This record gives sequence, structure tokens and C-alpha cells, in this order.
Amino acid sequence: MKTLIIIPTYNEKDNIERLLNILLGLSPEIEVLVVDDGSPDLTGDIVHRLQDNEPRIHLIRRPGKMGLGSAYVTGFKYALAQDFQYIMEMDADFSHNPLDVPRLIEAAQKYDLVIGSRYCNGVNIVNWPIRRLLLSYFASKYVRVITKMPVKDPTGGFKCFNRKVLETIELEKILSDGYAFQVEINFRAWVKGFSIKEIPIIFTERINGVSKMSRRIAWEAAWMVWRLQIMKLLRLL
Ligand SMILES: Nc1nc2c(ncn2[C@@H]2O[C@H](COP(=O)(O)OP(=O)(O)OP(=O)(O)O)[C@@H](O)[C@H]2O)c(=O)[nH]1
Ligand SMILES: [Mg+2]
Repeated sequence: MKTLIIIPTYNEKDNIERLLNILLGLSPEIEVLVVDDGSPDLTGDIVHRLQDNEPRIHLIRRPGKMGLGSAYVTGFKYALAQDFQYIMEMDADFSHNPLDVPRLIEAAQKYDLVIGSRYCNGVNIVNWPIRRLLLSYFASKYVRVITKMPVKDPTGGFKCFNRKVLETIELEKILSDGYAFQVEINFRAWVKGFSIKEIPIIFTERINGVSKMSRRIAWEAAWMVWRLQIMKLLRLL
């Protein structure tokens, strides 16, 4: 069954071609959608050129940096307009190992939403400064305590959805970006009663390119969980 892997990009010229080659080599059922936000390093042009020989590469170009959350929502709508059964989220920077993709798709035969989890067996993160690691680890605990959602890695961005999850969640209503976006979408799926499975992955910090982690993104996630909790109580989800 057909899978669409959505990859948002902003300045990923050193990674994108190699990543697409590996992904497309995994299976003829796999297609990729790059959502590029006008990368100044011309990542979009590289992908456009690769499309010449490969119909399984899809590309949406947006004029400027509009954030990860809205890039995924745009990609989800594109996937739902076509006949993809599985729809994945993945970073372009090799933090997510493309060779883990088949394991996620396999688990998605049985579960509605599969999350590649850094915190299944201890902590599986390579090359993060201790400060960032602690922030992420305690953020995930904080999300769990407040939302009661049974997910150990709620901010992870390597996931596989069955299309019915994305058909059911009201994509229009998702407002958050970055880490909060991941938490919000998991929470909405969970509240609707979809099954969620975490499978262990090893996350490796990027070698090529520049990080976009910011204080604003962390704070957004910190208050978003309260907002979600209130919306759930008011039955707005
Ligand atoms: N389309 C789009 N993609 C983005 C945007 N911001 C980040 N990305 C992409 O989203 C993915 C994750 O972003 P990263 O910068 O790796 O974020 P991170 O993993 O939290 O941080 P680092 O790995 O430390 O840089 C990468 O593929 C980025 O190129 C954006 O505003 N628009
Ligand atoms: Mg990254």
C-alpha cells in the first residue's frame, strides 16, 4: 500500500538528495513530498531537478519560512487528496534514520499512529549537548503528567499515520508549530480514540546545516499542553 513521506525543508541542500535516494530505494510503494519554504540555499531547485527522472518525488514550494506545523498540514492535505494509505513525518537532516522507515510502516499495519520514540528504552539521542537533552527529556515528562497521554516521546517528529487519523483530526484547527505541533497532533489523535504505538529509534543530531531550535518554540510547547487540556475539558476537541 502506498506511503507518502512528508519532508519539510529549510536550507537542506547538503542532505536532501542523498535522503531522497535512500528513501525511494526502500520500496516502490514509497513516495516523498518535500515542502520547501523558499530555502535561500535553493534546496527547492535541487528537488525540482530530481523530479525530472522520478515521478515518486512530489514538491510543494512556499514563498517563505512559514514553520514546520503549517508545512505538515499542507502536506497532509496533499496526501489526503490522493490515495496514500500511510502518511509519514520525517526531518531532512538525517536525525531520523531512513532505514527505520520500514519498521514504522510495518507497525502502522496494526496501529493507527506510530511514533519513532527516543525514550522507549532509556534515552537514545546521539550528539546533543546535555542541556538540550535534559530539556527535551523533562519536557516529555511534563507533557505526560499534564495530558496523561501514554506517550513517552510526545515531541518526536518521526511518525507514521494511517490516513483515517488525518481524515478525522480537524487539521484546520491545529495552530501550533515546532514541538507543540507534535504534541497537539498526538493529543488530538489520542482523544479521538486512535491507537498509538511507540517503537524505539536512535535520534542523531544533524551533521550538515543549521539548527532552528529556539526559545520561542520551547515556550510554545510549554503552554500548549494546558490549552489542549482545557479544550478537552470543554469538549472542544
Ligand atoms: N518547510 C519548512 N521546513 C522547516 C522549517 N523549519 C524547519 N524545517 C525543516 O524541518 C525539519 C526539522 O528542523 P530542524 O531544524 O532539524 O529542527 P530540530 O531537529 O528541532 O533542530 P536541529 O536538528 O538541531 O536543527 C528539517 O527538515 C528542517 O529543514 C520551516 O519553517 N519550513
Ligand atoms: Mg533536526
